[in-house]
Amino acid sequence: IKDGWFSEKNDLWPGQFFSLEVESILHHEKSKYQDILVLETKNHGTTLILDGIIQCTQSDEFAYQEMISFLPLCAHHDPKSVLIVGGGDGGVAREVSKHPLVKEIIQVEIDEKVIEVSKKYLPFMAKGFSSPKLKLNICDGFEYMRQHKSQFDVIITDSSDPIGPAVNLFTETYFKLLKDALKPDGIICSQGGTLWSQLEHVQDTISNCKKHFDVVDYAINSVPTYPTGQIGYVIASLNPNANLRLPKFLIQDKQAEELDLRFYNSDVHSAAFVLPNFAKKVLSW
Ligand code: AAT
Repeated sequence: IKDGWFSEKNDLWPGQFFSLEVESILHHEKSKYQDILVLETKNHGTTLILDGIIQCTQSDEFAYQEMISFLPLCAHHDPKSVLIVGGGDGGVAREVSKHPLVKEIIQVEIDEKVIEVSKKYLPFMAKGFSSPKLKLNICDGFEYMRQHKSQFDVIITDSSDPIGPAVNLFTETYFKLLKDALKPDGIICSQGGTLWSQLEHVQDTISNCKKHFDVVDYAINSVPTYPTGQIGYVIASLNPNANLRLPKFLIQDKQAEELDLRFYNSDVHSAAFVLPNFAKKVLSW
């Protein structure tokens, strides 16, 4: 933070950075795993920053949390049992618990401090933790995956970027563990970086995923406060005939309103997979 502005400088997006004007520092600590910073910002509300990288701002978090949750949930015919890896702010738990077919949610977050801080400063997200469907575990997602087989219909990896505690969550071994933890016809969805500054990382993640899944796809949407204003999702199915682009569970205007969805609907679902030419190539890796 310099002269009242927080700047998100990182080698993952060299030669550029995004800045937010800061109203006050609400919280700052170093946990066992990472540096945790919570800011009140001038026009993006309360903002959570881990190791110098923006995880969510109050103004646009819904765009990311709804997409990473509803893309895989609605692509599945019956997503009864869902695993969330990461997501310490509670936003994905909040979204997953809205889906009428979901019966049980297990969440595995490595850093209990992120949960504590989110409960205090981001209650609009952390309300996900009070879902009666949720069971929360504090441990490394990678280690958890090793011990759980054929258990989940959908696994959502709401992970930080591939530095610090999340490095393992983009590797080939991780995708193998995901595959083994799914039930037949299971679907995964992982935070998949940005096309504009991390194209190689996106390519690597997709090719790691392709080694273990027959059907792999990539969806994108805009999230203004993420690097380059855009984020993608690696989404894959064990069912060789799956078309992840066509939602099986339809959500149009009325139901979107009932579920308090501000971004996701069935048209947004299919449109998210339409990629510009330079980006389509990442899928042929
Ligand atoms: N909901 C949007 C915010 C995130 S949070 C990512 C979470 O992943 C953090 O709470 C972090 O503690 C957790 N995490 C990191 N590594 C692990 C791990 N190995 N096991 C379990 N949880 C982990 C995502 C922001 C995306 C930012 C894009 N630029």
